[in-house]
Amino acid sequence: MAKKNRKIQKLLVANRGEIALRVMRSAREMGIKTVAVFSEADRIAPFVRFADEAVCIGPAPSKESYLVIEKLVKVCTDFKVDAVHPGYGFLSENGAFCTALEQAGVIFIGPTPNAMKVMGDKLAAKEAVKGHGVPLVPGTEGAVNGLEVAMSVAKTITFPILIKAAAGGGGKGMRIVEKESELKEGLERAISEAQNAFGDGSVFIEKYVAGPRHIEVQIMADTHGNTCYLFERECSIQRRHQKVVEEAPSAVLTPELRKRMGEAAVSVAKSVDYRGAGTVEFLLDEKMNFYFMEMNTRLQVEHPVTEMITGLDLVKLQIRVAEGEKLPFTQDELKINGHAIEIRVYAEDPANNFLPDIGTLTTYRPPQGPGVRVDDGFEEGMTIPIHYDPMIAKLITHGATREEAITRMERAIDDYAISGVETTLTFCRFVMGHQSFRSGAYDTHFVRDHFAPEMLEGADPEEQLVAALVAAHLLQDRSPEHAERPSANGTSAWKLKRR
Ligand code: MV4
Repeated sequence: MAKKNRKIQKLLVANRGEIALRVMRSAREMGIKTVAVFSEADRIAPFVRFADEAVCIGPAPSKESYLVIEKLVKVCTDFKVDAVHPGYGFLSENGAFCTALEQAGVIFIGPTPNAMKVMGDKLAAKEAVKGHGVPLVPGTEGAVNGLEVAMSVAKTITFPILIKAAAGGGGKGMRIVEKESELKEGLERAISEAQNAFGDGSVFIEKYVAGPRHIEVQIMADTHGNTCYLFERECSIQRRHQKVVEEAPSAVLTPELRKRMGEAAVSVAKSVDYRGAGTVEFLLDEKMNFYFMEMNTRLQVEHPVTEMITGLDLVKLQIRVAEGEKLPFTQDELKINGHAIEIRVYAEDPANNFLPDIGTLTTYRPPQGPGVRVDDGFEEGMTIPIHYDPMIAKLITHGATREEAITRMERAIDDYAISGVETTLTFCRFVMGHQSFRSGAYDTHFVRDHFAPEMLEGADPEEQLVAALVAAHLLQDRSPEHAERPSANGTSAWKLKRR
């Protein structure tokens, strides 16, 4: 990265949906022209309309559009683009993309290809942070192949253990082994699964941390040697490694622990000369011990909660740092203001094992009002494409206290009107009302331990409405005084219809 400052005049956003729009909004405020690339499935999407210029780069499947490096580089050249923001997913953690852009004289807004490569390999990441004072879960230093080494390590750290794929991450390629007699088969399977899934059979062993919390620290680094932590996000409410609710700050960190985790995150970043925005993921056990898990070298979906509590615009900071500017603050100047919660509104049916629900948004009215932010990429009448992630929107609330952020979220969820597809809104409403969430005493097993589909209020509005009407009709026939009675749980037909 050149030390000379280079002002970005025109930015290409190599992404779609809500994040493309969110990035372009910050660019516009900075006086930077924006270029959108879109697939045939996204022609009428709001992010395409928002951009100053937009180019179709191919058919709906990502492999023929958003993931084709040569097409994106060509758009950069054709449209005289200075920089590319990759958003999250797609090519955001692809070193080859980064290199191709640099060769074309285009700034990649993100870390170096080397930092991506090291952090993309879980074993290389652990190796890199070793000796930097970052706590690691007890386990093997490198890849394990033989049963003998595996057994000796497992006996030292004691069962249960977790076998992880080096090329995995985000929960992919993990296997718990409870006891000695299961190690041989567990290891063989883990290696063959890793080989099949990632083309790399390297695995390693860690002590299995039971009931952990997922706490991640946002960091931001410039190219002048300054790295700051922007505090933590707690993302323990997730399902099959897909986060559904995130909050900042965590309800359980003390200022002292926050500082130690923040400083550990900065050490992780410094171990790979990190630049830009990054997230260092930790597990926190019941005894409040924390362990480094992995580093995500991109802007994350849940970055808005950090923006709400710090008052910073992470995308603007990413752009400034990519231009070669210094961070406009020091660690001491950063303060946490209030509390923020984000929920992810997916087109999935929580009453039906979170099955993706494709369809058209026949009603779409997001909530508004004080302390409410909606990052979305859809409008009423649009169909949710089947080709991409089924996230419709992120709903973020901010309050002076955690309690205010929660009650505000409940209000905002109730004000969110979506029909045409089932969404995770009902599930998130359930989480907000749950005692374990309210008290802050929850971990990564929340969904497994506390959720069952029948707990959802109005799990199937259509069916409930029909049932209520039929019941009312029958009751009316028998005894007129029951005619106007609402359904058993007090939900009126009007309220059900609104959803
Ligand atoms: C673990 C663990 C317990 N012990 N490592 C899953 C995602 C990946 N980043 C790390 N993961 C885990 N690693 C040890 N040694 C439990 C998990 C884990 C988890 C972590 C964060 C959020 C949700 C999770 C759900 C299941 C397992």
